[in-house]
Amino acid sequence: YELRFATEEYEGQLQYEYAREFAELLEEKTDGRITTSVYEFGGLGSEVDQFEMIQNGGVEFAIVSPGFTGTTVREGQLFALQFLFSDDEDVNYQVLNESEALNEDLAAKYEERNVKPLAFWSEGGMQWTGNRELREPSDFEGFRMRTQESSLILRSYEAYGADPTPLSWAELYSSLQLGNVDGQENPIFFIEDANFHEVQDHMTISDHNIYVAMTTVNADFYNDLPDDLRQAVDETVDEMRPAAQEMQLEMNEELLTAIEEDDANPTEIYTLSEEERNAFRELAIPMQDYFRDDVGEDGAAILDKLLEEIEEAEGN
Ligand code: 6CS
Repeated sequence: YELRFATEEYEGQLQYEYAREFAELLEEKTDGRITTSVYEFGGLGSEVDQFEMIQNGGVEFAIVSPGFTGTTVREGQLFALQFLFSDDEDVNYQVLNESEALNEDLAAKYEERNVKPLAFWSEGGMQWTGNRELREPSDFEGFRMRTQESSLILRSYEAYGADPTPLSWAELYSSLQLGNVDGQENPIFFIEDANFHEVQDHMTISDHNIYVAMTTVNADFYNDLPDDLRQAVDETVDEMRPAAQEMQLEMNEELLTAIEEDDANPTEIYTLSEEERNAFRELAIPMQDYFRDDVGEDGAAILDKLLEEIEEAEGN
């Protein structure tokens, strides 16, 4: 088997490094019966194009950000709900790995589209950058916020008073530089590695969400694999769980320091207080009801189950 693995990031960035390690492990486990070529972002089109490729088998594996699947698998938009997950990284790690709501119920929604999510993992806490300081909801008034392509993400920023625009990240640096958009959200490692801090004066440590990525496989391909090879894929996925978490924590920490120490591109970094975060939380929580109404019964049931699972994990 010679397989293709699409990622939405470049070499050195998390998704690509994850996929590279995944490919090596899988080759080892199958004694070379499976070899996998990993693709950086760009060569295969936009994030939305890549989601189409994994659906129709143009690639066998892909890392997919749910924010780009909102028009196809509407339930996947639940990852756009801010202040949904825990503030405790260990709790989130456990929930993403063990949640039935995600790994069974939401996964089934993707499987209807011939995409099987094998793992949900965090690329880190999401932070805001802007050409002005973002401390309270009123700072978002008229703010042209770049988002991924999901109506719920747009709605969530409209609730803060912002004027959101969906864009591929391929166009993000130049859009920030030209002032076509005022700001964006991403984990710290990505802000640094994509050099967004060069064209943004402010970064707010808001941790208003976590950036969840999905490791996916084309479902037909996966189901047709011989049992021993399917098992090798499953084992590889499981071994990558702690590896991805470790990589994520390390990269986000290291690259925060890199932003702080980049004297050529000074960035004002502000960490929201709990009280300041609560002002955003108050506007974000009603989005859960919007999600329930908009996405429908199955989505509502997935969200409710996930909320219970998070609460239970936090109690442990
Ligand atoms: O902001 C984005 O759209 C990009 N952010 C990350 C962390 N990975 C890929 C994605 O397309």
